[in-house]
Amino acid sequence: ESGYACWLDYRLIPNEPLRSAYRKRCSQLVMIGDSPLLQAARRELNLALGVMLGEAPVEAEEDAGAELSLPVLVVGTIGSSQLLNPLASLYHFDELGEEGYVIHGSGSDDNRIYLSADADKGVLYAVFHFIRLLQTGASIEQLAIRELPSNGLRMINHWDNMDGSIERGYAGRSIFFHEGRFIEDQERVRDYARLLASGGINALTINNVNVHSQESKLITDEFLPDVAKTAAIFREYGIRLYLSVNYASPMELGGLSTADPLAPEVAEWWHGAAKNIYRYIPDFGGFVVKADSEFRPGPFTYGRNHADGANMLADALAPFGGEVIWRCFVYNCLQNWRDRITDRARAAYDHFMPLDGTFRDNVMLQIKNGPMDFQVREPVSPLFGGLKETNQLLELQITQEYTGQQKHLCFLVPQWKEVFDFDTHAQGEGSTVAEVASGRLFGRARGGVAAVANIGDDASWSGHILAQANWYGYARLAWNPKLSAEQIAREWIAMTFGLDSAVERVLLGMLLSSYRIYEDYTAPLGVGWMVNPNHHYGPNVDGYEYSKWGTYHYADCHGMGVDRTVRSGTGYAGQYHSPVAERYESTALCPDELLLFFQHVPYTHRLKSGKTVIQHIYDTHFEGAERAAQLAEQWKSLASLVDSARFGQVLDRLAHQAEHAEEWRDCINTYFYRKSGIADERGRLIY
Ligand code: BDP
Repeated sequence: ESGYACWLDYRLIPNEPLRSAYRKRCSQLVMIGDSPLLQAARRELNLALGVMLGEAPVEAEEDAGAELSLPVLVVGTIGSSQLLNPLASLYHFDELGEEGYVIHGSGSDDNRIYLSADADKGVLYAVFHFIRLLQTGASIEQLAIRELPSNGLRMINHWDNMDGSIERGYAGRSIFFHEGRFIEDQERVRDYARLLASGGINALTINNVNVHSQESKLITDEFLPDVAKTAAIFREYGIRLYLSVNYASPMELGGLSTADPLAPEVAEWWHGAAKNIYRYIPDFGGFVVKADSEFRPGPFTYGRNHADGANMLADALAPFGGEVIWRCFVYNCLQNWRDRITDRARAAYDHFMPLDGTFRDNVMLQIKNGPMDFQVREPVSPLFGGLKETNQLLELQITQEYTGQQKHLCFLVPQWKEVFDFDTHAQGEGSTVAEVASGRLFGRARGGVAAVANIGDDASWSGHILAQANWYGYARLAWNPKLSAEQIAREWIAMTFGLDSAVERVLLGMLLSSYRIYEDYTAPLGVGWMVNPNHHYGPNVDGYEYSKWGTYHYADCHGMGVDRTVRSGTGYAGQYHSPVAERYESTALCPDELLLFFQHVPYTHRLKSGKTVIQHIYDTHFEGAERAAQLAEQWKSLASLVDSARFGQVLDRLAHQAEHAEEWRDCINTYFYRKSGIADERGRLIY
């Protein structure tokens, strides 16, 4: 009961009538084909049905004749067997692509349930979907499900280092690396691949975007045999492996004197490196690159721009079908806090907008959801909707760097939903980030979403067992951003903890309220950054205020917030399309939750809620801490309904959260009380 099985925690379905209804429809299995992907599908189906229904289905041959009149599950690609012919007239299989699938069955006619697709990978996804139906107690009497992923690329980025540490990891050590080498026993990696595939993840990087010298060598003969072994495991589950590379590899590994993207010897070096990688891994995905960012090398050193850098790598990979994923997290991290002209929020747009349309077709720009860095609340990056002729990937952070480090409960799906649903107005109303990132809005051939992993070798993978919901939720949203946070939470709860209605009610409430609660007791109104420098855990209002990182709140005795307006501030608000730009430009129109991101206002400024800024700070911090304490109480009500190991693990974390939320409350309230000299209207204790 460590939580290791996550949401694939198959258990005997306790509800007898439900179980026998399922068993009736799944007593026989005809599985057509045996490619590695289909073998994975078959293993999973047998395992899941065997455990949940108490007995695995009888595997029948395709031509079993009369026996097939019994209820039977038919699994395979369309065209692989005549048994699947009835589907051909009902669905357009040629529209399903490599990943789409169909689940069909009508209780009446032929007693069959079909899990089918145009390609093997789609069949694997159909199988996981079907298992999910059983785990969530859905009816399988009438099934007519057709699914296609919204995003082509659905990626997870690991920030793992080869010494086994994980940058911003809060759940143990790397599952891939130990002391500079690959971990030999890859059982855990296989389980990981299964979990990812069950949510539809199809791409992965295993090493940190900050590529240090040991990791640079992943693209050399020294480590490619190991990379290839790892890639093979993920391939069985339809997941393509990519690597983060060091932009200066030609110098570091190749002994060249330059990494200038326009130098022919540099291009040649990369071409050779790419060719060699594909000898080991024929379906290698490509490179992820963090360049000219936080001390990483890049084309700026040579007076070149990021299109020069990305395109050179793209040309090296193109002959082999590889891609370059180039990160837009580029800003000056050595700026002068006394100089209010520069604004870190502007940086990505300022660097990349002028390059729109100049990137190769096999380049994707990976853009963090907000312009700063994964704060609990940020506006959406204006590059979404800004860039029109460039492939894009939305980058999210599952690992809770700024959102409680998996010690606090913070279900991030509601935050991500807001990002996906945000209307950029780039092509008028309805130009949502979901439409942009997928590539649909501007007719781009590539697009999707990537997110930083939150797992490690912790017994439960994620440190906080409830943080598994973020991992699961990310995968589900990457597949379909239209799913609601509530639906995702319900699925995850049922799959992880079973179908008890009290567990569902309590956990649903906890998950769905947790993001707001966390926001309430931390930095107010979108201003961000009130954390301890470096490790980013716990309150420190001025921790980054007089630093070089470009992350300020500008609080003084009169007021606070960053003036990012065009009229009197950094001009950042002008990077959006109308009417978004006008909304952020205006103190009156700016949404409360982002007010201090865009505006510098007096503490007595009245929010749309009717409260003054200072009173809002007091109220949200008192209430946030109180509600954090209630989370622990709510969980306690499940003591007899959740196994003791998982119950205890979560309770410890919630108890810590409650205490830590008080520390947050007191630091922030006291700080602003002393700055402003304005007392709490309700006379609560502020030190
Ligand atoms: C920040 C992290 C840092 C990462 C960086 C990045 O603090 O560790 O290297 O983002 O995304 O959030 O490159």
